This record gives sequence, C-alpha cells and structure tokens, in this order.
Amino acid sequence: NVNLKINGLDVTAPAGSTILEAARGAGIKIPTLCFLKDINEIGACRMCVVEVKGARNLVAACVHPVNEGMEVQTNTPLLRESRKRTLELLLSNHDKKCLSCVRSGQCELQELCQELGVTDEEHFAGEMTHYELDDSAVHMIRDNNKCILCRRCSAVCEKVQTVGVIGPNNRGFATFIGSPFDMGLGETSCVSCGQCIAACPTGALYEKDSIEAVLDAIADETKHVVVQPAPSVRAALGEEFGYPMGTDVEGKMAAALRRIGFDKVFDTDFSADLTIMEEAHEFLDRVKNGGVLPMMTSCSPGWIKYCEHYYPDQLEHLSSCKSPQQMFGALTKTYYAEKMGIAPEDIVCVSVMPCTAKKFEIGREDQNAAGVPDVDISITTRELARLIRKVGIDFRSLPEEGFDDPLGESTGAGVIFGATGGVMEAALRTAVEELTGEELEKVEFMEVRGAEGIKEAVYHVAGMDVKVAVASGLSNAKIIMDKIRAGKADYHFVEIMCCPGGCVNGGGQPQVHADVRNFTDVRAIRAKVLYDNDAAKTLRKSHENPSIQRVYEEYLGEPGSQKAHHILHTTYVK
Ligand code: HC0
Ligand code: SF4
Repeated sequence: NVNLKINGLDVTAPAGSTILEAARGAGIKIPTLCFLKDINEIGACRMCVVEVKGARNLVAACVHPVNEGMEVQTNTPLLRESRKRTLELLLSNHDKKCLSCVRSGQCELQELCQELGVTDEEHFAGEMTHYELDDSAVHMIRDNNKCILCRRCSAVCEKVQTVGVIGPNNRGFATFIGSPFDMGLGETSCVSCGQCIAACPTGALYEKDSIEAVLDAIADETKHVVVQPAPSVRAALGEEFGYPMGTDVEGKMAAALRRIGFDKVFDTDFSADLTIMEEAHEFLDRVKNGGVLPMMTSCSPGWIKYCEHYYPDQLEHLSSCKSPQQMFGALTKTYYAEKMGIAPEDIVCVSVMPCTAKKFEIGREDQNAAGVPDVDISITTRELARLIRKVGIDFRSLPEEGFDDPLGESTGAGVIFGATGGVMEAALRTAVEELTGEELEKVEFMEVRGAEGIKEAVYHVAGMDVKVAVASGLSNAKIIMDKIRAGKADYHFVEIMCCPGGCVNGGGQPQVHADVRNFTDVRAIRAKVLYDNDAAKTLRKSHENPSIQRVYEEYLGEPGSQKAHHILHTTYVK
C-alpha cells in the first residue's frame, strides 16, 4: 500500500493505483470524460487534471500512479478554471442542440457543463465544422457534430471487439472520427454490436429509432401487433426509471407493454426455451452421428456477422438454429397465426432487445418462415424507455403483470440466456437429462457462470467427457476461433456472445455513466437479476415448459423435425 494526501486528507491506496482510483476510494470524485477503465486509458481530455506538489504541470489523474508521500489537490480554483476552459473549447465546435438530443439529461458533457457552470455563451467563437450524419448502417447513426473526440468508441471497437472500423481520421483541428477511406459505417465490416454507442458520453452515436413505426402499427386497426421482450431487458429497463441497477422489472415491463397497446404481450424467454429444444437436439445429433464439432451457438447476431466476415471457413461450426428472437417471430407467423386464424401478413411482430444487431438480424435472408419477415420491428431497451415516456405511462406506479398465452410461458433456462454462459447452462440442463435418461438433481452449472471473458469446463456425462467453452466480447471469441481454426481446440460445444458479459451488457441497454461503469461490475449486477429470476422459478428446464411441449405436440412434432427445420433453422453466408 501507498500513503498519500489528497486534499489534505490522509489516504491509503493499493500500490499501482492511479490518483483517480485512490481518490475514488476516499470518496473524492474527479471528473473524467475520455477515461474508460481497461479500454481507453489515454489521459487525453484533460478533465481529470489535478495538482501534484512538486510537479511542474497539471497531471492527468486517470493515468498517473500514486507514490508514497504524494500530495494531491483535486479541486482548486486553478483546476476548476482549467476544466471549464477545456469544456468551453469542446463546446466551441459542438452542435449544442441539447433540447432535441437523444442523450439530453443523460449526457456526460452536459452534466459536466452544469457542474462547472459552463453556459452556452461563445467564449471561443469561430469557425464550426459541419459534418453530414452517417446513417449508412442499418442499426445506428453517427453524428460527428456532437463528437468530442474522446475515442471511447474507437477504443471499444478495436480493443474489446477487435473490429476496428471507426477511429480518428486527419490531424489537429481537422480530426474527426470516421471509418477508413471515408466509407460509411454500413460499408465496413461493422458487426452492429452497438458497443460504441454504449461507450459514447454524448449524443454522437445512437441507434436508429423505430418508435414511430411501432406506434403506427398499433394505430393500424387491420394489424395484430405482438411484442416479445428479450431476457435481459427486464434486468436493465428499471435503470431508465430511477431504479437501482440490479432491479428486476419484469412485471412492470409486461404491464407497460400492455398499456402501450400491443395486442399480445409475449416473451422471448419462451422462444429461448424453444431454441434449447432445437439446439440440444442438434448438439446430440452431431455428437452421435459424427457431425462437425465443436458446435457453436448462433443466437447473437453480432457474433454471427463477425464469424461470417472473419471466419468464413468455420461456418459449419455454427448451429443452424435461428436466434430466439427469430424463432419467436417464425412461430408467431405460422403456429400462432394458424391457431388464431390471422393471416401472417396481418401480424406485426415487435421485439424489444438489449441489442442493436437485432435490427440487422431481422433483415437477414432465410428469416421468413411464413413468406414474410419473421420479425418486423426490433427496438432497443432504450427505445422502449423512450416509448413508455412518450405515451405517458408512469412506469414506477405500474402494477406487476404477467405475460399472455401461449407464447409467454417460460422456464428459468430461458431467462438466463441474457448472461454469458446462460445458453450453455440452459442447453446442458436439457442435453444432460437426454444423454443420461435420468433427472438432473442440481441444475446449476456454476463453472460457466460469471463475467470472465472466457470460461472452460468439462462435464462427465453418461461415460463421456463433454468439453465446453464460453466466450463473450469478440476479442475473446477471436481467441477461441483462432484455436479452433488452428486445430488446437477439442471442445464439443461453445457459446459465444458478441457483447462482453452477454446481452445484459448489450449495445442497446441503458447507457451507464462512465463514472459508474469504471467502478462497478455492471455485468455481474445485471446478470444476478437473471439468475435470481431463474432460481425463483419452479420450472427451470426448457423441456419442462408446458407451452413448449404443446407446440411440439400440436404442430412441430419432434425437435429437429422437417417442419421444425423449415421454421426454426437458418443458413449463413460466406
Ligand atoms: Fe439476447 Fe437472445 S439472449 S441474444 O443476449 O440467445 O439481444 O437478452 O434476446 O434472440 O433469448 C439479446 C438477450 C436475446 C435472442 C434470447 C439469445
Ligand atoms: Fe464497432 Fe460495434 Fe460500433 Fe460497429 S457497432 S462500429 S462493430 S463498436
């Protein structure tokens, strides 16, 4: 440990800490803008500057380590003035249309301006650069007029996702964030994960909004509009309405969706159970009949796009199962449509996802079981929050309600899909019973839980060693894929989720202020919601879901049947 003084207070901090961390540990907040822990540690924005006794210049607290006997001041008039000037300089080339900005009220720049008393007076008036919006990607818009060049987005894209399709172009005053060769983002190999949006402190990056399309569909009397929220939405939507991170708002979410006016409030957790039926069957079939191993999960569309682009020679590893979002839509427009006597083209299927890549997935080929798109509109958790506010629902005073039949019933296996390792655990609960023919006593597979980027485990089942791996975040997916490509992996089953920590930390989830994100384990807190939700359920294995059993009895026959294949499986493109 190291002893130092911060603002005259005696502070002890672990050796190797930065000044920022030491101050934080002592309850002293130093403002930051560009800093993202482990991702963007470049000390560039100058917001976190502090005075260190004996140092000639102000130092950046986010990267400067503490030393024994150091004396630090974090909030002197000089520092406040310096930070204020930094903000004024940023604002001098910033489109200050806060009223119409999607981030207003949740913008880190706006908040700092308020805290430091920076108004929109022009202190450094001069030429403003004007940039065209980049709306070339299916899932998001980039508005460089609101970019502050913090590089949080490009660091995430490059380091966490190993995609690297956005970054600084030009130098000096002419610097802007863009794609190589001035391409639109939609022309690059961007996988639509939205992790750059989650990292952005301002309104420079945001998803393409489909709220009006949802309201139009609901207003159209000729349409039957059904909605399916993903597992992870219930674990984070509450954050938008002032609930502490880690609050399960499943019941209020269902009530809100009903009040928005959807004809049926169903649940993606239902089709997550259905996915397990098909995926576990496919896995056992591959094992028994010498199919390609390892089999890899296929429910995360950012991961699928990454695999298609960077590992086109490895596509035969991907499970042919559609994602739960798509299985849900496919079943709605076949089974449910027939049951209700509604033409598939008169049904509008809306999904609420923690994900921006789901906007891309709904437009993929071979995702139209009934001859029309399986899913019509996909909105993010953030868009749902805006929709709830827009239609005047007081979320906090809503009662807790349930989902509708028959596509709303789920087991605990479905809900844990949203956390990294959840699909693997859910699949094991079904596959192990199938392999051994005995009832599984302990349904928890703790080895595949937790927010680490890569997890491996071996399970001894019916005389066989089943080797599994779980990875989240594409930089971790890359490690696994390079091993497989090199013939150095002997896994049987691999789960990959595009976003670090899985869907709970998806690019469509409520944005988390860097000040929270840098010092809390957001993924673990949200994942706990899903594991608690699972533990509270009586049914925790997908094959025990009565509604799923009925779908097979009445309609699909067996898992892996021809009909199931036609409706619930898909293909990939090199
Ligand atoms: Fe996920 Fe899904 S678990 S990808 O993270 O598999 O987005 O939550 O909806 O489709 O179920 C996201 C979350 C889903 C799908 C499910 C899967
Ligand atoms: Fe990179 Fe994902 Fe953003 Fe695309 S959506 S630019 S892949 S971080």
